Amino acid sequence: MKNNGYDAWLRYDKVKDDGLASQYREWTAEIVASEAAVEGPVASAIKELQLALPRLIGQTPKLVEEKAASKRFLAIGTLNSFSYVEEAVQGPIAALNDDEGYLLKTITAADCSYLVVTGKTERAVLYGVFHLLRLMAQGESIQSLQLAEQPKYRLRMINHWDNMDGSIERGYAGRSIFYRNNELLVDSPRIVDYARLMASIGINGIAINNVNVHRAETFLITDKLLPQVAQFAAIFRSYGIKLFLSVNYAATIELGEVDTADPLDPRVQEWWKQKAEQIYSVIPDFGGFVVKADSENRPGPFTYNRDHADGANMLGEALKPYGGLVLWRCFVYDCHQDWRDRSTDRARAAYDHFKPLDGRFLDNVILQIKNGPMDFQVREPVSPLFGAMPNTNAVMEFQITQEYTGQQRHVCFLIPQWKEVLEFDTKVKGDGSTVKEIAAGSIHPYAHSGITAVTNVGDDDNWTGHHLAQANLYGYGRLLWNPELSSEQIAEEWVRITFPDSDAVQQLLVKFLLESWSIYESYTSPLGVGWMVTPHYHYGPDIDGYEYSKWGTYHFADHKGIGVNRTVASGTGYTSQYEPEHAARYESLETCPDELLLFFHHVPYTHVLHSGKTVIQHIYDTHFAGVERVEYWIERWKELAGEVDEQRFAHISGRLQEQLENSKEWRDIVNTYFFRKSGIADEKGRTIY
Ligand code: GCV
Repeated sequence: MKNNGYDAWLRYDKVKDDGLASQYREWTAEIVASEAAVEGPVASAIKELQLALPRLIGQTPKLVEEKAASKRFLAIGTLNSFSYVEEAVQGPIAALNDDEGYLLKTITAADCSYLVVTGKTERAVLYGVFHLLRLMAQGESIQSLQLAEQPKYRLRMINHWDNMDGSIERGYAGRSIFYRNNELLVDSPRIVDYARLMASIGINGIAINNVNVHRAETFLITDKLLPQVAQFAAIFRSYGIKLFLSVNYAATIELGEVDTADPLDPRVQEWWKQKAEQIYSVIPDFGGFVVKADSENRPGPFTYNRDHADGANMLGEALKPYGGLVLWRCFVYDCHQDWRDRSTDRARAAYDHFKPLDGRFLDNVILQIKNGPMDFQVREPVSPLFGAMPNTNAVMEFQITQEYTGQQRHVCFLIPQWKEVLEFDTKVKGDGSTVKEIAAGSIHPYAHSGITAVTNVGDDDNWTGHHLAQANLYGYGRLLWNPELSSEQIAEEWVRITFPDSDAVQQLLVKFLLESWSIYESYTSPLGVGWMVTPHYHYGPDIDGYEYSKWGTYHFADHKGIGVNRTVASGTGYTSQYEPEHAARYESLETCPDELLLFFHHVPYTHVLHSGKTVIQHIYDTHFAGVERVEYWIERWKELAGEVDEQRFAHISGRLQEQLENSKEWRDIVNTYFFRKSGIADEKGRTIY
């Protein structure tokens, strides 16, 4: 068994319980498969069983014809495909009306017993098989299964920010798995393993390149590179995943083919129509385009005095005949704006740009909205744009890669953060209008909706840099399938599969994961203020450093106080973008939650929080406490030497040590800065450097 992390949650360690192992052997000795296909998701499911079962139970399954099956076997195939499946599906089963829902059921008949894995599509069967294997990896009985599941979200996507030279924007786990020196790594075995990992957690769409699309000679939509992109798409297809591409909005100009990118110019429209035709001729199930326009120096329709609906619809028209989608990002703001001008507030930008356009977008255009109004900070309020456009499709965008949350050097399990976002009740259509339901398309009748996220994967052996960062990737997929799972359930499931050898290790790691976001927050950014990071890298403390704060800090700290006044009464007016109940809650100092206080208000350091502490004392206390917690973690982890393989033990020990050093730096720099600014001493008399 390799312990470098490459197998991630598909390790398939040997089942230790003899009773369970023989139960699994009995049910899986023979496989009857309806689709005898050599490619496609059912074929992939069979391959996965052939790989997993020898490892789990030391037995290679035999593929047998329906008629030749013995008394007990595993039957896998799509609905109505063969008699065993028909018998299993008695009565209405809601999950089976869904293209991706599946049924796992054990049937005991007079002459034989069998375990059926079925669904409406091959993709659903593949998901069912991964579920079965997950049960075995966790040591669950499969003796009398009756389990039907379907995903909550239709689009369950991943975005890569991989560049053609092999670098990854905000990547912390090595180089790209797709590209090296402007070549596509079409023969890399990693692509198949990556597709397996993603399918096993239910991902059904992957955009394989950075939203910042530079350098025309490396555009993936060119005659030269499309055939190779099609090879990636074919691998994904056999795992039920559609391939998407990020495109440069001004590709017409960049490629020297039309001298404008004006979306209303017929030459531009025609160029994209032909491009779409060409793409679909080689990738018939191509998912569509992801577009970052008019943001951070990327081109867009504003150049031509057109708006985002004009821009997105032009691409939507081109993809429409083929069922393709346009994921148009709402991360649109002017990074060059003078931040001291209080009439401009970056937090307002997405809502201000897009809300007036509601109803103008085509049905195959989807707005991709970051979870917060700023940019994946440790703590932000939920974006007020999400749910505010009842007549425009939307997906929520999360960030799995830990750009502002410790860059996979620190443990920061993000499932609790995402769950908070999903549970937020926007009130856009009264009580119960949660982000969770809006993203599912059940509040507004969206034609397309779901969730996407920027991935944390690179070519490091373990895919994610930190072994524990795999939990974010795994948890992301599981949460999209079923957002009712708790953070604890997801963490427990992941550790049971990934560290199956020791209960003590499992318990401690679950604890680490569940505490980690709050610990990271405590020694970095207090009370929702954010942005106090090294310019460009965004790792480690630099209180005034963030690159776009050159016209003034993002935290507005002076000798009297700190925080951004976003009230209607005297600030930027951002609070008004929320429904009245939230607007009032955030507007008032009395009701604004502590953890977001400095996001919404500028207050004196002596302001007393709901916790009873002053702001300055809160800053000191949390920064000391966060570091102490990491020290405590390290002591606890040391006790587990010998309980986990050396390779992973050493790796995690090393990363924890690094986290400790960096957390001390955060503590000292933040505390010193605010001590000097405020002149107020720590009431506990601790040393502040
Ligand atoms: C891909 C932030 C990141 C950028 C990223 C951008 C985006 O600003 O720092 O690296 O660019 O978000 O989401 O487009």
